[in-house]
Amino acid sequence: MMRLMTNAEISAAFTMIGKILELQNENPFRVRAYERAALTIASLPRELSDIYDEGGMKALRAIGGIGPDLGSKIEEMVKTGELKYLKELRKKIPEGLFAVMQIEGMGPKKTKMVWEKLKVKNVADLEKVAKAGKLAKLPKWGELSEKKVLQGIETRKSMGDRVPLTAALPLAELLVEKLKATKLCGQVAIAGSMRRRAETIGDIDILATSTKPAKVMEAFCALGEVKRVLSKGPTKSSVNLHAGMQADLRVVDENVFGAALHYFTGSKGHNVHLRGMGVKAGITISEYGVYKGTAEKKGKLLASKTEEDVYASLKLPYIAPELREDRGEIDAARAGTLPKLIEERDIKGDLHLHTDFSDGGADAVTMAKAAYAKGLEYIAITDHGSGMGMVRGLKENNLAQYLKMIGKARKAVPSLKILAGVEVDIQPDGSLYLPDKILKELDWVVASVHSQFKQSPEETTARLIRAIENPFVHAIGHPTGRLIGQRVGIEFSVEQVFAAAKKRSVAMEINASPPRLDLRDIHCKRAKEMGVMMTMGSDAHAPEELDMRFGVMQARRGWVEKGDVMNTKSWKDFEKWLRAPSPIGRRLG
Ligand code: DGT
Ligand code: CA
Ligand code: CA
Ligand code: ZN
Repeated sequence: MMRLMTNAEISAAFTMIGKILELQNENPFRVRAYERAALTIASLPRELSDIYDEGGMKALRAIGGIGPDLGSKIEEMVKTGELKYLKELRKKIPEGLFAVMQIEGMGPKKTKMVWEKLKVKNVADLEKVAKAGKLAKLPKWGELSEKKVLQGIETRKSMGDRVPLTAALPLAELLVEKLKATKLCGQVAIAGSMRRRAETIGDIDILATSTKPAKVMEAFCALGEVKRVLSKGPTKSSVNLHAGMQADLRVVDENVFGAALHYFTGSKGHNVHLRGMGVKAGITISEYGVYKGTAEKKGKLLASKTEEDVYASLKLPYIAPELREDRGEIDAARAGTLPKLIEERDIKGDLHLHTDFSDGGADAVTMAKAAYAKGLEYIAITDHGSGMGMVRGLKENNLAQYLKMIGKARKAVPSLKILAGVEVDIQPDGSLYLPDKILKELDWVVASVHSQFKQSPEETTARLIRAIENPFVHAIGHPTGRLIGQRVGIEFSVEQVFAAAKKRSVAMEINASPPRLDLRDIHCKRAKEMGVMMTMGSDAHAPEELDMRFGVMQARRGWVEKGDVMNTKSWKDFEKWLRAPSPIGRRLG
């Protein structure tokens, strides 16, 4: 069958349906079903159209989360290349409202209200009515929410046209797979800021080697993901993708792949610094190779095949792409003090995840089974202990029920060690939502800020330090509270808070949830320099979110090594560490 829709497109269609249903106040479980299916499909190793060709509806239904309803929608898309249901849904909603819904302080309900009451159809409209003071006058709004929305719009603007890495990387990897499948290329690699795993990217850069560059250009521009061809040359093309990003492809000769990959990976700052070093050594570095002499008077070719060769020609060890930001990596390479960066497979436990005891979508047994299937040795179940309008979750009076649920998960998955934990709110004054007598019954306490993001930096610093000084707290969850491109988060003295954490042996979390990535790279680096312990948690609210891939990328950009992250320890060592006496009287129940 001719391929009418790719997995990326089908996944995008389901994401869109989820958003529209959310805007229409539809049943959250239906919304969630579409969101999950979108996630699952985006990471399928095979095209749905192929799966359907071979096994029909039955094969589609065998994919997790695909029931009869979603199955028949996929069937329609692979057979006809469109989905009538989505077309109908789209007609009801102005396109610009999706961006409105993403603004911090707006959610689906509020978006619906401003659309109906103030005729807001896009972010520009929203800004206008907010500046005119019209939001504040809506029922249940007030000036504070209006100010929050205006700040949200500013945050969104500051991101410009940049896209979060977490949204763009799966798509770029799909493009790479498709280019490889043409069999026209020797090597195909992602370059640019995406290869450096920057948290947002301007565009997707792909580098390939081939003896038939013109044919590669043809194939690239004809991909299903391509919406418009911006430029098409013999060795370089730029396209706009349906997903709203730009992608550049360059084809080079196999012999210069290393030099080109190095050049197009950047960063510009890293490359400029290296070229400067080269000049001093009488060497020229370009995308075609490293040469003796100057650009005008090129001498002998020193390196071009691999990136290792490029660095070796400058007497440097290989520098991982995530470090190439000119933040001291070249000096470290010269001194032989480059970090040995953490890897995904180093992570042995997940110390932050939720179940349907609070706001998660799956029960503890399901989450535990999924964590075990992912190869984890241990997890901490950390449902919310939160007063923030959260009815569910851990309260003063339901600890027994919570522990019973965890006990059930332990029985169901005996090979997985399960810590009874909590993610407890840090209240505006730095006290915690749950009393010590509850916290001391738990094995693992993450304390997080979920409210009052706008205190002064002095107040926030004091707030965090007070939480760190609680003797039962093990880690501070998503310490800055930022949401990439949506919320700036809280402001505090990183130096003072990290110093307090170091003193009390409290860990700073690297929250691996895609919208968060918090600590961010530079804060990871500072924490490491200051000798502050770190932990990593997925903050999963569903089994498919038990993933720390993006958290590890962020940590690597922050020079983090295996030993800096506590949950790289095997269960045996982690347990020993948890039981060991410490200034905070850490304990294991
Ligand atoms: P982005 O796309 O804004 O997230 O950032 P990059 O780093 O991917 O930048 P991009 O796409 O403009 O170029 C990819 C790489 O190519 C960049 O990291 C370094 C290299 N490059 C491109 N143009 C220049 C240039 O004018 N000078 C230097 N030194 N390098 C360049
Ligand atoms: Ca780029
Ligand atoms: Ca580019
Ligand atoms: Zn949280």
